[in-house]
Amino acid sequence: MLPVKELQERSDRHPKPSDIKFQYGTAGFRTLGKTLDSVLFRVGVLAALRSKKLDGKTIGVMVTASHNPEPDNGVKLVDPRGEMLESSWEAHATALANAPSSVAFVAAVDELVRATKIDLSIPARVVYARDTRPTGPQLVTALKDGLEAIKAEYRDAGVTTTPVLHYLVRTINTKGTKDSYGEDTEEGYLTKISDAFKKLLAGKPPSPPLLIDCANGVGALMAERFKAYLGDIFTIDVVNADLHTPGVLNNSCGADFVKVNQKLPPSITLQPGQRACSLDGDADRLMYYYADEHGQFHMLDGDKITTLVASYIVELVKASGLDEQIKVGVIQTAYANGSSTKYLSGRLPVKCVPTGVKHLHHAAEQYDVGVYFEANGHGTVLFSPAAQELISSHTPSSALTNLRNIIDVINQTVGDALSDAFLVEAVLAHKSFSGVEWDSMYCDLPNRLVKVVVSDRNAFKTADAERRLVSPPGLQVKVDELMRKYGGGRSFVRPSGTEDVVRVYAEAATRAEADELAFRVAGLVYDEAGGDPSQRPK
Ligand code: G16
Repeated sequence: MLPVKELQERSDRHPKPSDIKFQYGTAGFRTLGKTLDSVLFRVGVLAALRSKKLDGKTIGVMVTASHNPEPDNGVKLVDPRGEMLESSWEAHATALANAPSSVAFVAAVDELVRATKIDLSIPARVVYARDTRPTGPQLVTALKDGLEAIKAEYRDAGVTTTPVLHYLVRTINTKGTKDSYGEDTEEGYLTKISDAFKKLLAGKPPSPPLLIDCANGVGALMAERFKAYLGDIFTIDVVNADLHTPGVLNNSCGADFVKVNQKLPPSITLQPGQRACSLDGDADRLMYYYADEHGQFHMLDGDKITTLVASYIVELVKASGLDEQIKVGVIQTAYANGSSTKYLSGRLPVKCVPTGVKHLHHAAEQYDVGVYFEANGHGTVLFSPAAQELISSHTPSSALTNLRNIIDVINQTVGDALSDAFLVEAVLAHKSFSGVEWDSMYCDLPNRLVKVVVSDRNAFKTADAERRLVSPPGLQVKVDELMRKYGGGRSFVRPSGTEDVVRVYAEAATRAEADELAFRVAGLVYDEAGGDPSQRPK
């Protein structure tokens, strides 16, 4: 039986703001943190129902707004194997979040229980964590109220990164089984990844210290903790690790800043030849870069990471004699640089899917080894159970040992900036590559990303893995006309699922053309949708 009275009374303490329509988007609910109290309460209830539906498996709840500005916050649910919430439940999340009153909320819960045939007698288990945002503690209080209202068992994983929370969900649910993924603690996470990394670096010439820009977010805590586990095998220099000054999170630093502005955070200076990387606010995205011999900045984004990592895994699979049994594939989105797609397509199967790790992750599961990194640096590598079984049972060789350690250094549950950085460093060490050699695998087409503030981003609808607009009607034809004016130019328009904006991407043969195409398409979007005049793209 549903504890109707309890649910209703507690829900009354978390009223839904009448003027906001919440939406479970690219990465859960995400908007101004101070408006999310009711959403967190209801997500607590929803997470418990999801757990009951899945026979009491532990569900994860992460309170974060990742790359967004500090006043934003958000919440996303994590399914039992550490993957994003099954998409059919996103609509349930949106429905519960938008019930106008506590009575309507309880009715919506009742409806969900009936529609999805949930056995309420099954216990519910939830693990949650939050990042360092100032609205986090209060939102976690609302979440706990929801969990208690429906009598769920819960575990507080504290202030930690999104990838650690995903790791915990998977390890809790596989504990003591043949699929065990490691110890279900932060120490277990740190040990598993650092041990594999140290084995991969053993016998290699020492790598230079790696400067890590932590976006003044929770990644700084984890990067600091890794130091003790790495010993003197590898040195990390943590910068932008200010977790106390208001307003500094993701501000002029971090992976999104670097990717969008295509320049160094102003707080960082690189010596010629030095490489470094930036995380985002919850440490699930990674952006690399280096200074060349003239001190010039060069970005090594998610596409470059894909190319480096996929090529190395293909080499190892071949050297292990498993290339007939293990096929490696790559997943990209429309944001992938055209040059990367061209380079990879000549060598491997490449698939394009809509933006959002959830889409890439599911597509990657279709391969024996699926490598996915969004251009923004969010990604990981998945090894199918059959591929892992083959790798662990095949005749040992040095290539195979490397492959096994590569599997352990990777957090297969979700994009993990720190684990990905160790993966990159291991591959660079094995290939004896500097940033220059890595970068020279292919040459990026100049590109530009522009945000357009419009009155209603939901008026923009896309098809063909977001590469074409189907609404507003007629706009795609105008974009096509513009594209034709720039030989080899490509542009697309899509609504963001994490910010209240429409995004425009363009790439072309020259920097000037890419900028011009992006801003002209952004102008079209603005004119079509009637954006905020102060924000008209220039
Ligand atoms: C989230 C998603 C990513 C996505 C990004 C931007 O990242 O997890 O998969 O690429 O948002 O999405 P959109 O363009 O729809 O705003 P994060 O790092 O913010 O969680």
